[in-house]
Amino acid sequence: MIVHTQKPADTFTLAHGRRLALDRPLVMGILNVTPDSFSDGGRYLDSHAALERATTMVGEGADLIDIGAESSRPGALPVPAAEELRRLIPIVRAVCRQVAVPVSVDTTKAVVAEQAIGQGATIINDISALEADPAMVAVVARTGAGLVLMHRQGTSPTMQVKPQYGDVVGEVRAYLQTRMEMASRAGIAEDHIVLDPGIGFGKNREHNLALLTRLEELLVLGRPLLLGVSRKAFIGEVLGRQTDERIWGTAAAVAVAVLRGARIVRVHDVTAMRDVVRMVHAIHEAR
Ligand code: HH2
Repeated sequence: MIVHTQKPADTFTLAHGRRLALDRPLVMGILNVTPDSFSDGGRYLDSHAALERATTMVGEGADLIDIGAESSRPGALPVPAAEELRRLIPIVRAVCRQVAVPVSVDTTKAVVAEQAIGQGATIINDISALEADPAMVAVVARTGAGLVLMHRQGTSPTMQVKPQYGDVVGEVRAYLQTRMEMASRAGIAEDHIVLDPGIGFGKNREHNLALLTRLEELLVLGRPLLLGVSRKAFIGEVLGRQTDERIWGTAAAVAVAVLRGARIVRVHDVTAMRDVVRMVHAIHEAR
């Protein structure tokens, strides 16, 4: 098995003067405050349930919490900014007061990012890589937030219809490079950036598997990689499993991702994936 040999940059600089050491792979726990997310939609809509879920995930070993209020599953409808703010901001405020780990916000809207950072969030996870809202780049630059730049082909309503690539890994790498350069030109220093190939975002099963198995080819970009494989459709396709039956498939994908160099894995099942990550890291370090 090929394992990563290149040492990815190991600091992630965040808003509010915080820094995250990435000298070991970290677990990002997912908190979806949406009615329609593909695997946990509707469960954490009320702020009490959301806060309890965030606290539980930190207790289980989550190193970061990622809060999102707009589902990006294929076919999901866009959420207006006012509704996203209404769902998200009280929960971001409560979670940031309650937990010590950094809070990331999964949004493509500048107004949402700005208010979330104002309430204590330190990372913006932008699945459009700053493309959806031209005002986003300035918010990130001004606040000094950490930034996740993710690749996707198409947007939610259509992205899984017929994704096409010549060389998926090469194209994702070139895209992430371009977006990182754009962010740099706008004043976002590289140590604020983490890159994500966007598993399942305009990619079929073969594309997702190729990205996972060739993940180390993205390390040449010189920034830490984040990967979101948790319970995703390609796992269901390989195994013939429903969403709530994909924990073992997720574990396998997380293990490969970490072995190939991912530094943050975004997951629903924190206890289980924390063990997977720690075990794989221990094996890798023994080389
Ligand atoms: N995947 C999802 C959402 N946000 N962000 C990053 N950086 N990388 C990902 O792979 C990623 C992401 C989709 O998963 P989920 O949040 O569980 O579902 P939904 O979009 O339906 O809320």
